[in-house]
Amino acid sequence: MVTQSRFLVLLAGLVLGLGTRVAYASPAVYVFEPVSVEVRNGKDSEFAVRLKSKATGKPVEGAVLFRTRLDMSPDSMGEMTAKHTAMPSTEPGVYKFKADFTMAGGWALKLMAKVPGESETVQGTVVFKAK
Ligand SMILES: [Cu+2]
Repeated sequence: MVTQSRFLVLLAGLVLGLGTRVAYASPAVYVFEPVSVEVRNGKDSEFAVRLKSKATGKPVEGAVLFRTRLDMSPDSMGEMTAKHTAMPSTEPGVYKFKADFTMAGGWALKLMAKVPGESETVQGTVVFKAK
């Protein structure tokens, strides 16, 4: 009986250890957030997202945002997309864009990113409000 419970404790420890390692390598340790939620509704409207490490709170530099989609899914118009392009940024961990917003309301920027030192793709969704 004692042996069995020891074995279970050992097993639990292994599972926990494994879980921690998986969580550490997971893209869930990063977060994208809007630099400013409100954006100007219209052409050539600039907006930006900040990529941070959840563990340290520090900005993450050098990420490659290789796929982005800007749509009105927050307002149940997921098929309504806006043309957007990446812009140069000088602030660490901040990734800038400009877009042609065509409607006031909620817009979601959906991102896929490659982060230095992270083998898995990091995904994020950042919601903006066009006014
Ligand atoms: Cu719309």
